[in-house]
Amino acid sequence: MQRILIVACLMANVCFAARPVIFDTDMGNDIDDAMALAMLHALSDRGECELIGVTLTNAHPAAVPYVRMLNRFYGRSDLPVGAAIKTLKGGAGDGYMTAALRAEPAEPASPAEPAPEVLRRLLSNAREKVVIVQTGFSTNLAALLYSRDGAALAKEKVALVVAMAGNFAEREPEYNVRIDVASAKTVFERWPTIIVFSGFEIGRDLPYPAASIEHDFAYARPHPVADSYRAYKKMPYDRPTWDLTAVLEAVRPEHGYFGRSKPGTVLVEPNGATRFAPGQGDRKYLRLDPSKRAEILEVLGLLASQPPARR
Ligand SMILES: [Ca+2]
Repeated sequence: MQRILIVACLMANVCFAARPVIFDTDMGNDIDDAMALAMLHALSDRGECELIGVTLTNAHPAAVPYVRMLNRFYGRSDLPVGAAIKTLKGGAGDGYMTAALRAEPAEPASPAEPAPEVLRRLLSNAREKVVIVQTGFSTNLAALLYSRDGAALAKEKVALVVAMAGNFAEREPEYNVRIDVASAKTVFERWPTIIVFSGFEIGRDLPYPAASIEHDFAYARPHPVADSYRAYKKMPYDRPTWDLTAVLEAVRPEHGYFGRSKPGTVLVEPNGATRFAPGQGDRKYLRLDPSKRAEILEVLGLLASQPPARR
């Protein structure tokens, strides 16, 4: 009997240990980053992960205040937020941030640390291996790799990276790669841990229903995520769930929502196209079974619209 109890406790510890997650995002360029961050707060509230920080690759001045505002809405105002280190051409948009900030009380402005420094500190202080969800450009992870002992730190403290990046269905350059090709090449070809890619085709084939924005976020008015969605494009529209799928795979890999390719390498071509070669290597990309679309969309909707537990 005692042995059963001990085994049960050990299993409980294994099952309920909340894996630390860092969200690395180009927040502001597309609406899916805001919804992906909402999901990470919901999954943290559920004890399925612990969001420990947000690092930015969009240098628009509204990006840091906007992320802080969302974190405050979800009851995590103390979460570290790292600012982008460079303004990338075509990658510093403000599709909804300033609009959403108008509806929320202003936060006293305080400067944010550079994102690679925040990344380094969070990894150094982490008690266990961290999952990084990268839903923007590869600028910050490349900067970490280039910094002193950065590669060793990544190898020691990162469990895996789940990146919304690349296109594994067609040879088209995908936005997150195209905007900072050099950094993507560095990270995808040299990063020392597993990288799982949610390619362009995954989110494209899972459009988020506009009806959910109208109905499921009505528990708060104003609601920063729903208001951002409305500000981004003329409603009603169904936006691809690119960054949301990366969060889902990062936190719930064992649920098997997606299939995974065989392992291999990912090469980045000068125009930003990604080329996967099966064989040696620890890169994989997600595959979508069309029969799972309804189930995955329901889960994404439930998590993105979950009311904050701490508010
Ligand atoms: Ca993004």
